[in-house]
Amino acid sequence: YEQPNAIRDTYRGRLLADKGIIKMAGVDDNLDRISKANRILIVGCGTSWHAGLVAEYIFEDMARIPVEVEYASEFRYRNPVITENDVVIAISQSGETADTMAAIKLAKEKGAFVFGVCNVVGSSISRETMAGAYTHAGPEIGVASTKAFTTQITVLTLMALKLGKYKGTISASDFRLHLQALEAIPQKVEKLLQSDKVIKEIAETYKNTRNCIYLGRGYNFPVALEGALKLKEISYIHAEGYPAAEMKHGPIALIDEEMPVVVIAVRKGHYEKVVSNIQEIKSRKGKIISVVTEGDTEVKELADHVIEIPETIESFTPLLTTIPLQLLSYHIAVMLGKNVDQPRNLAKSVTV
Ligand code: F1P
Repeated sequence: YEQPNAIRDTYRGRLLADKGIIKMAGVDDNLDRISKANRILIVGCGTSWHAGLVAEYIFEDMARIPVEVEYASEFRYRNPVITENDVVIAISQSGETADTMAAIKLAKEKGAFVFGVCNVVGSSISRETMAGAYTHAGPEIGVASTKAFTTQITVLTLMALKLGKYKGTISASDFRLHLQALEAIPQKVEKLLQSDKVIKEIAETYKNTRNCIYLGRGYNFPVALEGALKLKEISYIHAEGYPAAEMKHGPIALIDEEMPVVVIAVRKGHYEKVVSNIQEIKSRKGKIISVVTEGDTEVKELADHVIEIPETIESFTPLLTTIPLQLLSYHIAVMLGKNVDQPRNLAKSVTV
């Protein structure tokens, strides 16, 4: 519920949409170096890694810089090929995650320019990185990241737009269109939070499930992963997220009348393809919970339940589609009597 303000606070002072300007000291001071990167390598853990996956789409679309995203927890133990022409972006809510810290140290040793996206001012990661940008989300009270995710995406979007403008890979009109669309997001989040009643009813129906599948395409593939992670983290229900097109390569074998499948099917990108994925699930009697764009009719006819989100441009849909999935996990966890702020076995910052 704090996300409208958290997103607003994250772009406030940086995004001057009426003037067509984005001000970000950490990026401005290093604009040439970042924009000339051979590639951007993004590292993070858990939810922060998912934000990195969304950023991969954003950076490649807007700034046309090749991006790779890797779990910091794996990267740190490899012998990765990194050069001085690489820019490494480390994402961390707490700024204290040991795996991410180790990844930063390794990238620095190899000569890369290392940029941090953190929520906590003065945290170890913000001190260890060579430049950075804060998310201004305010403290995450719970262990599972929620507003950290949407604000990380906001920061990375501002950064990608800025680089795209500098490099000329995004047209002036598209640039302005994106700035205006970003400014409209907090209000749209406020509106979609009103769907809470519908989400609570869906939670009531599926609270006793043992498994759940999440599917999404393009910008919403990482959202499928994040939705599944939230359910695992706070409800202890086994959930897996996949790119929607990957379903036919294995997970489809799991689908029967006992399996709820959450499908992000916004009317953007590859909408028709997602509709055909939904038909495949339906023909195998899976239960379909779909996140759709308001006014949708096609998916509504097929799905067992729909949650509507307001319309926005494709690259900003994750800022909206993620929130109903957070709420779904929250309601299920509360109904099962779990402590949503302090899930078992999980630490706020994993420092070992
Ligand atoms: C990474 C993370 C969180 C998760 C949990 C454990 O933390 O995996 O995404 O929700 O809190 O740690 P951070 O590096 O983003 O602080």
